[in-house]
Amino acid sequence: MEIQLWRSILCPYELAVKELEVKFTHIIEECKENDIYCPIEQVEGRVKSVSSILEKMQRKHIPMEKMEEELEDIAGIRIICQFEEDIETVASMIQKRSDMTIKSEKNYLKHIKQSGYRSYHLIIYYTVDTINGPKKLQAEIQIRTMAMNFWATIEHSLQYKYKGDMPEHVAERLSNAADAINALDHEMSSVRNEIMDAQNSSQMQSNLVKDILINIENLYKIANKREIMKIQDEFLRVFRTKDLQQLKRFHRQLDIISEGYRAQAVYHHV
Ligand code: 0O2
Repeated sequence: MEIQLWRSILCPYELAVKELEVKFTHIIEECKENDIYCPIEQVEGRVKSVSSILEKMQRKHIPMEKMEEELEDIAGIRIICQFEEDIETVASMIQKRSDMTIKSEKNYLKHIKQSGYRSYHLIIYYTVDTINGPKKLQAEIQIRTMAMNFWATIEHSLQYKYKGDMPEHVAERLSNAADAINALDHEMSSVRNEIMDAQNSSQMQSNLVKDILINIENLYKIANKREIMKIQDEFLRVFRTKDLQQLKRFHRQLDIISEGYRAQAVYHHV
């Protein structure tokens, strides 16, 4: 195949990778905007190099005319998560999307590879619009934790160095490192619950404060000013304690006071 032909074949894959990177990165931005925990930490993408395509086709005896059909990872996206639990969340996000369809999955978390490799792979169908019209192509999405990614990157370099003939002592060290990475992921998962708790509490505090301030502002229009000053001082005192339970109690009491004023207003009106 001529070099120019390679370029035109790979061009839609370049577009797919760019679009997918934007879409997954936007999820991170959307989560930040909405103050919620994001299961995606980082997104990377690449189009397989021509030499890597040729090597894989030779290894798998794939004829040229079957390249796009049988090489499922010409376009590749890697989604890095902080915690192992996030992988499933990301996979179900992908499943629900209307702009990509899942063709198949490989779960190397449940079925760890001989090498020690752990990751979750999805092959998707994705359509890009080119100057020749829409083109439906395949892309591989690898979802893994930061720790899994660290291991896979090192192992991949060593595979390249030893060209499939890795000395036993190196393979054994990598296998030990894979066990350590597995243990690290589990250890970090136990911290995850604490992080989620902290994030929920901070979200709850922010919502309570917002609510309280709206209430105080509304009361300011109808209640005695001196009473409002007292309520405001009490709010600042409770807020400074950093005690969520006290803030909740104050919020409830303020609700009752506001209700009373509303009832009073209706009573006077009648
Ligand atoms: P690249 O672009 O260099 O990453 P295979 O027959 O195993 O080569 P297959 O059948 O297409 O590949 O699917 P599989 O097993 O899901 O592997 C696809 C990709 O997963 C590989 O791409 C690697 O990126 C990654 N992978 C799979 N197994 C291992 C492993 O043991 N170690 C590491 N580091 N990565 C792995 P390629 O083809 O290697 O290309």
